[in-house]
Amino acid sequence: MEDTSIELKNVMHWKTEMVRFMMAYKFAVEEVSTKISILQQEFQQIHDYNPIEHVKSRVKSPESTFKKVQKKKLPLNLPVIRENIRDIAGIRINCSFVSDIHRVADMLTQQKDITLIEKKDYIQNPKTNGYKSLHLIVQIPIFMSDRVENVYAEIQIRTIAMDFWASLEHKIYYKYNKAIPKSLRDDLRDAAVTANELDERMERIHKEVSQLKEDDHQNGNGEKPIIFPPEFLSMLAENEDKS
Ligand code: 0O2
Repeated sequence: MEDTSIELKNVMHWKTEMVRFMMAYKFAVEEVSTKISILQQEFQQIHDYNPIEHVKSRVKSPESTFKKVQKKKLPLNLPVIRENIRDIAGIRINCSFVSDIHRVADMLTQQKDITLIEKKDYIQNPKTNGYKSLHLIVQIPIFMSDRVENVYAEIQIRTIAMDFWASLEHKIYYKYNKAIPKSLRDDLRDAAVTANELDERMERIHKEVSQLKEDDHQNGNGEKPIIFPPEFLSMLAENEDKS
């Protein structure tokens, strides 16, 4: 008779390994998302402009991970997958303007616990289909109960226009099962040019508005300071005394 207890033990062991494997990516996404949320809140409250518009994150599904393992002809082995599939934890940041993209990337990669492993700049060097985005592969330490795991994560940073284009292109790519008709490919490339023109135009307007604000500030015509009524100030002082 087969020893089912050994088999069950193996299954349980494998299950625990899988849960640990996936959990690390969930924590990595949460950690990077918290860092981005701190930057967003700081910008919102201290500065009068926030370069981060939206943030999306996901842990790659086991199905997509498996497809990538097959595409890369890797063996089905967790340490190999951990080392070679570096976008299981994925965070996408949408910025308002192209000039914000590298600024946000620097703010993240200069943080002590983030190690930049690889940078792919598809903004400087767009793909032939028109795809633009800045990709960072980073490693982030995750502190578990019994060990520290350095987990890879992919951070994609792009403008709203770049994201609009990429999302549509991604959908079409999958809908046509990877063989997009030439006319559609040409249309998409044109749309990428239009998205790029919009980005450049928005950036120019943004710079002009910033310059106007700066000039106003220099000429003393900036935003008027808020004058609090004396009753309000004494109420604040009273509350401070009590605490
Ligand atoms: P998904 O479903 O978005 O996760 P890699 O395969 O990641 O080891 P690769 O392909 O050289 O190596 O990495 P790259 O160029 O950094 O691209 C990784 C991700 O960028 C892709 O992940 C897409 O999300 C996005 N991307 C890259 N090129 C394109 C493109 O031409 N169009 C669009 N829409 N997105 C792109 P996945 O796993 O392919 O897909």
